This record gives sequence, C-alpha cells and structure tokens, in this order.
Amino acid sequence: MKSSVTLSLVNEARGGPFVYWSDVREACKEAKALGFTGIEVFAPGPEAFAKSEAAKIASDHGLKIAALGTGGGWVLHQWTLTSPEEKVRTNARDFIARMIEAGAPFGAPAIIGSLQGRHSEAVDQAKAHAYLEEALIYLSQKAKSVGTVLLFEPLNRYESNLIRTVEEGMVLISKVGESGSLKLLCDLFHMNIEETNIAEALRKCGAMVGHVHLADSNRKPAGLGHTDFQPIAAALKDIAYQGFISAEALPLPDSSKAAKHTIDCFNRYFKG
Ligand code: LER
Ligand code: MN
Repeated sequence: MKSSVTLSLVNEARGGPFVYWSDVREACKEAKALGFTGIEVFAPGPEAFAKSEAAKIASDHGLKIAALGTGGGWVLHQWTLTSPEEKVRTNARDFIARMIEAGAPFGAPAIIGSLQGRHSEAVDQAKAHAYLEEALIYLSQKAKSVGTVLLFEPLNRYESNLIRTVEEGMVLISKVGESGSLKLLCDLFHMNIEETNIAEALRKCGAMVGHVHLADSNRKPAGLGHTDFQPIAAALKDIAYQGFISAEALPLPDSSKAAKHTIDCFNRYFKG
C-alpha cells in the first residue's frame, strides 16, 4: 500500500478535510520529507490544476499524484450529476470528464464524491439513481478510453442519500459495468458511520477497492479518534490492496502535525 496526503487548492473549501492548503511546493516538500509516496489534489478545475503545476512540482519531489478530487465543481458551482436541471447535470458530467482527462497523463484517477448529489423532492430516488448510472456509464467509458480508472465514493447519510455503504456501491458498479474502469473509493470516515464492520466490508469489496481515504472516526488525522486501524489494515492486506491510503483529514492541530499523525499511522499499520 502507498501513502498519500491531500492538498486543497480551493480556498472556498476552507474548513474541509484537507491536510495541506494552497502552497503546492511547501506541501510536496514536507510530504516527501515525511515519507509519503503521493499527493491527492483537490483543485478548482482542470485548468487550475494545470496552472498550479502540481503534477510537475510533485514529480520534482519524487511524488505521484494519487488522485484528483472533483468536489470543486460542487463547492464553486453547485453542479451535481443528479440535479433536477439538465444543464447542471451536464456541467457536472463534463467537469468530471475534463478532470479524468487532466489526471490521466499522470496516472491519477478522478474521484466522484460530492458531485454525485442527492435525491430530493424534485428528483425522486429512482430518477436520481438513473441519472447517476447514466453519467457513470459515460464517465467510466471516458476513463477507459484515456487509460485510467474512475473512482466512485459512497458518502455517509449527512452528505448524501444515494449510495452510503460499500455494498451499495458494489451494486451500483455491477449495474454500470464498464469492466475494470470504475472502482470504489472507500473512505474510512464515511465507513465508520455507515458500515456494520469496516474490515468485513473491505474484504467483500475485494478487487473493487480502488482508493482509500484515511481519517479517524471524527475526521481528525488517524490516531486522534477511536477507529481501530489494525483490523482494517489486515483486511486490506488480505485482499492484496496495493493502492493509495490517502489522508483526507482535518488539518488539526495544524497541517504539519496532521501529516505527521497520518504517516505514523500509515507506517504502523498499512505499510508494505
Ligand atoms: C467528503 O466527505 C469526502 O469524503 C470527499 O472525498 C468527497 O468529495
Ligand atoms: Mn473522502
């Protein structure tokens, strides 16, 4: 398993669960010194990602881009794949398609998290699922065509009402198909809220685990809550997961200490 840490380039997302903020060079320098392998970037969009030169700066520091978050499309524009408005759904889909293309040259998959949206009075559950499935077919084909994968993230009940558990995510993937190009992002914070047993859920997910977000039970850095990481790491080892364990945690008590807590947890439980 490989270690990664998040970097947000979206100022409007302040208060969110990202370890590093804004300064790409400083984040990469510190992440490398602590022993991380990758950095996950939350950018306002594909153009801002390119302009930030995050891929080059990461590479100069011997770091990989672990993944690209697309939640900027929600934070900055309120786009979602399940909006009642067709134009908004299309904007969300096209934004994700361009993020897929932006990450592909660096082997960085795009993440669909908050852009999945939710069902509501305006869009009932069946319709929201139909919109989501349609978008995922299009986007996973796009990912396949540019030689990458797409990551879909189940979110806890306070953030969405569509796909909350890993098992629901697996059902969704089995409906959408596009073999191998759509995988699940298993976020340990969401799983702490929704799963009966986090380790068992990961075991069942097996090869469909495409990425892991690491945070403690309270979204603080690993080690500052009550999640027991030992059985979780054992499950990931049992399913031979070799992807990133990427810290998506609040920058508490500050970014540097959050990164240090994370890498200590990674080295203790997940390394190798
Ligand atoms: C937000 O809670 C989260 O987990 C993100 O990865 C989704 O965009
Ligand atoms: Mn997450």
